[in-house]
Amino acid sequence: MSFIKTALITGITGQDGSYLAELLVARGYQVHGIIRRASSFNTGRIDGLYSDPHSRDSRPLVLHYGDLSDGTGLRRILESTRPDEVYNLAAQSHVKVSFEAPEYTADIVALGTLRLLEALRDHQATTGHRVRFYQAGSSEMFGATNPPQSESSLFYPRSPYAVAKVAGHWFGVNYREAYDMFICNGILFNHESPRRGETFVTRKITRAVGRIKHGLQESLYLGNLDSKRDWGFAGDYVEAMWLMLQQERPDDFVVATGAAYSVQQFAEAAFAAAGLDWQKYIRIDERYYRPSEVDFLQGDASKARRVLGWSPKVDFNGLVKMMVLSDLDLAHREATLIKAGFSPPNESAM
Ligand code: NAP
Ligand code: G4F
Repeated sequence: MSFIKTALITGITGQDGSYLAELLVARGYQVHGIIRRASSFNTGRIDGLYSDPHSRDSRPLVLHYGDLSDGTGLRRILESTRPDEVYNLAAQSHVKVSFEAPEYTADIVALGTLRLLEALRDHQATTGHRVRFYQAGSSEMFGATNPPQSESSLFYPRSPYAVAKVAGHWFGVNYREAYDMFICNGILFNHESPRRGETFVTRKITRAVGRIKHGLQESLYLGNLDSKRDWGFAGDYVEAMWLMLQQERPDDFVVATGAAYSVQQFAEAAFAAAGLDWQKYIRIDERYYRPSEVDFLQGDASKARRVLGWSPKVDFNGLVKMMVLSDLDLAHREATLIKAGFSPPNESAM
């Protein structure tokens, strides 16, 4: 099998990494992904793309062990894979956790990006190959800045995670200007899916809806219900990442739907989609409050529409329905296993 291009993805086992890998493989790329060594399997989201390493055919997906804390390993992977495009999606991506592990978060999110850029700078200098680089920036960087937020809005980060993402963003801008590297910063607003990690609020809610509906859970504990987010579908957002790297010139783009809803509105819609009244099940637990909150994110993605021709296909109601249906199905399977005598996995929600 021959491939049209080669891509390297950090964070391939995460929500976005899995959708992006599918998109690139479908477009004829060979995709190399960096995975962390873990004591249990962490490749569940990309199992559909897996092919036997012993097969004689060239494989569309090849995995390499690595970590953003290990610059030497990143260099070796770059040199051996010689990618045309690099997507840096790896991160300790949980905002609340970043208050508990700020140093680790900064090491992976800020310094990890720098390590990868340094490896890429040397690779470009020795091979002459101008590799295209996508940096996964976040609307969290806007933090306390009033909506709607666009590329020209001020960064005012409100968590160690967001501060580290601002550093990653500016490393990208600086390396683009200093070394003529092709680097695009995506500033993506919240994007969700049935593959979303279960400790982010949308998935925590839709998982609970499924489990409550099937009698596996009685209530759901949440923190701040008033914050507003601009929630889109991850499958739409990885297309914007790819589009950024197909342009003639590197640039930075906000990616968002333009519509914002509160956490409470998401919960109302999700419970209603399963025929349940949210007020009967939701309780507040202050442990989920953050030391400093981001109250209102609503993106202005007009530049992405104009330059990339990108627009979201899934709206808020479509997203809620997609996630609820998937988690109703998951809970149904869970309930069936329990009835058959198997014990459910032990989960703790952040
Ligand atoms: P995610 O599901 O949490 O995935 C994070 C990925 O990073 C996982 O593959 C994880 O590996 C990997 N990772 C974590 N620490 C690492 C390390 N030290 N070295 C190498 N890999 C490491 O995140 P996501 O939602 O897909 O988001 C992708 C990127 O976009 C992240 O950088 C995130 O901060 C950013 N972002 C996300 C959103 C959003 O709404 N989803 C919005 C804006 C920006 P394991 O599977 O082994 O844990
Ligand atoms: O779902 P969240 O944890 O997402 P958050 O903090 O907006 O961050 C996500 O989106 C960012 C893009 O803006 C990404 F960069 C980042 O990596 C991540 O993917 O929380 C959303 C809102 C917050 O205001 C939080 O306080 O929900 C509120 N919330 C209320 N109860 C809760 C809970 N959040 C979580 N995780 N768990 C709760 O029980």
